[in-house]
Amino acid sequence: MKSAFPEVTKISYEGPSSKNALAFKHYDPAKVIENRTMAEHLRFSVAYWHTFRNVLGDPFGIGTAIRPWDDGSNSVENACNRARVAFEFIEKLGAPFYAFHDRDVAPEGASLAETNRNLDAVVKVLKEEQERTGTKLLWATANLFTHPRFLHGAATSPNADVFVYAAAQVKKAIEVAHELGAAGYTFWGGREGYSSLWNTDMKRELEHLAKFLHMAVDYKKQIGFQGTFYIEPKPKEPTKHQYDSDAAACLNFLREYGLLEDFKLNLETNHATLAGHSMQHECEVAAAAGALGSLDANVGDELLGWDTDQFPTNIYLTTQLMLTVLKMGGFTSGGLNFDAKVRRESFEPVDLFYAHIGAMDALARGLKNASAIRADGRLAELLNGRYASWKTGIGAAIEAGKEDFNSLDKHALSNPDPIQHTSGHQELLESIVNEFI
Ligand code: XLS
Ligand code: NI
Ligand code: NI
Repeated sequence: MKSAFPEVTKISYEGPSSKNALAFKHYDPAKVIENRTMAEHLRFSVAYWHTFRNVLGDPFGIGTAIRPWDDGSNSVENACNRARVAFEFIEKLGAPFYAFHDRDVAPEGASLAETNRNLDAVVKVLKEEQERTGTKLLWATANLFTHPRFLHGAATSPNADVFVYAAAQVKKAIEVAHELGAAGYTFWGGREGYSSLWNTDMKRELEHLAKFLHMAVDYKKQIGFQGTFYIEPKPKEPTKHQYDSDAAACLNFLREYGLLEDFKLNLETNHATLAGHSMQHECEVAAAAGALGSLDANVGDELLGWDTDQFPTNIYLTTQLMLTVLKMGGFTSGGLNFDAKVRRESFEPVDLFYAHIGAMDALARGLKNASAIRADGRLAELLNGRYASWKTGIGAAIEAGKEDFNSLDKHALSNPDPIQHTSGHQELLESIVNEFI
């Protein structure tokens, strides 16, 4: 097959002083940090939908992307050809993983049966290419939001037949994930929410969603798929309110319906922004519940209220992310999936490389910074110091469950009233972090 990126050879690590735009300055895959290589820590994944299907249109203008290998048709042949190009890109970039929606990789046919056949034809190519290059599938997912049949939602559609269709589609997508040895499978509730509460029976819809997910878990067990199931929170867009609105809402839903054991969260920076949270907040909420599974590494524009899906280049952000990831002991099945697209103005094929290289370097720097902050120890020492009163005496007794209101009342009355003797030192902590950026 003719090369799609003839001007690009395998991207290699050249170090911080390199001026080569097609080289890594910080991502050194084999470099060991805290007992794992950088490649093992970061587990980068290329998102098929943005990198190979996004034509870079926006509500005001048509697509601008130049993709000479793509004939623009909906044929299976074009889809197979595109898949081969995707693997040329992923291999040259050196990303160990990729991720896709079923409808990114293969076109819809005239019926579900034909659509499934189309998918099978492309999955054959994906499998060959995975074997040829050693690239692995981080996660797969089903697109339950583009086709008009899903306009009222999929698992939460008021129309039972749509629920049925979505179930069949997800069943097939889980089979494909299994076939391709995926490390995970993601559920993003693209239209699982509402535009108006006047026409929505929310309780019923949430119960349907839980039923749907239970059926998915049962099927996963039935076929022996070992990958992790993720829920991806997002508060809005395309709907006004999505049920999986943020990490806390997802955890509450999973707990209420007895699904917490079977799901982790896939958190996305731009979605945290839309929810009015920092990504650090979302990561801490998920990690505290033992449910931080995977990350969609992107960033939004703070001045725009939608999912702009930009590549992450902010070192402060990547340092925060990697601090949480290191604190939880690293990813297991998850990784850093670039759910990000180049800007409409960045329409050349080579921009796809620039974007990924820049983001991989930014996250590699985040990893190095986070590890240095941990080795330095001042941040952890100051944080632990704030909780010193819980380590001994009455604090330790409360944490051990040995006290009640009666014993605490007695303690309070027989001891001097407490005084605040420890400052929060917020500005000091912020300055310490800056020493490493
Ligand atoms: C959309 C979501 C989507 C999921 C996969 O905003 O981020 O791309 O990651 O369905
Ligand atoms: Ni995403
Ligand atoms: Ni998104």
